Amino acid sequence: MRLQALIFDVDGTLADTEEAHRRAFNAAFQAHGLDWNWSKPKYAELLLTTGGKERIAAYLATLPVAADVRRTVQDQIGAIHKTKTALYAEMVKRGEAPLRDGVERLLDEARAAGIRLAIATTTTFDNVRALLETTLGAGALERFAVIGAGDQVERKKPAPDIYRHVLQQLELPAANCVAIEDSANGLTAAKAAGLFTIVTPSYWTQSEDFAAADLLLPTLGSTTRPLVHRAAMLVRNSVLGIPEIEAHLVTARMCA
Ligand code: XBP
Ligand code: MG
Repeated sequence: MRLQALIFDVDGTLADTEEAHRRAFNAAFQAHGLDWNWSKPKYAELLLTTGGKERIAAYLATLPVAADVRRTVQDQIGAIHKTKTALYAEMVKRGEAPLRDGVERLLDEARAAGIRLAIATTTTFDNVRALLETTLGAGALERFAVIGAGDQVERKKPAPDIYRHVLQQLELPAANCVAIEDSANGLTAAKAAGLFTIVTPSYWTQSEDFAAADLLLPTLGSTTRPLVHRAAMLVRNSVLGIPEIEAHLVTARMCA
């Protein structure tokens, strides 16, 4: 039962990106003449709708506006989201979304062990490119065998579509792959695709229900910020590396 690929979510998992997303949404609303401003608590609620265009539509649906205004804004969602994507990329390129603890280490370990890397995210592909090239350097995209993003599938997380798409592109069975997520929506999607799923909750998702996670850790752990206490005992190391993931995967498959 060898581990053959790690499939990473992006927002909240590879990096803490959601604050940049939130500010990009607000700046885009302003640029399009809307007096909307998503506060942090409001954004935490809105995050339950995955996908930026879908999130804007879900918010609009809650507003008590006249039918003609609703239609006009609805028609502008694509343009607003395009502006938001450009603004977000600028923020990421300024270094406003650093990688989370242990991410680069685990990516390097996987490469050294011959384990393929993939991405399964609801965010727009351009955002993935901006994040990976800024944090990992030019050529970062080539480190990933498959990048599944945004509108490549019809239904976004919590539907399993993006994970199934990535598995299909990898030509690997779910049993030989592991997903790494930060949200309940992502966890539901990965589990429904049959994947062993590790969850490292983010600021935005920390109060969500992760009972279905195969492994729940505060972070992946790094040499400068190692896992402590219960997390370190669970992993039997101060960081989550490839041997630790393989050990958990084997145990889970034996118990299944
Ligand atoms: C992330 C999302 C995305 C981003 C915004 O979820 O839901 O919609 O918040 O990106 P996940 P876009 O981490 O589960 O992939 O505006 O490009 O959609
Ligand atoms: Mg996420």
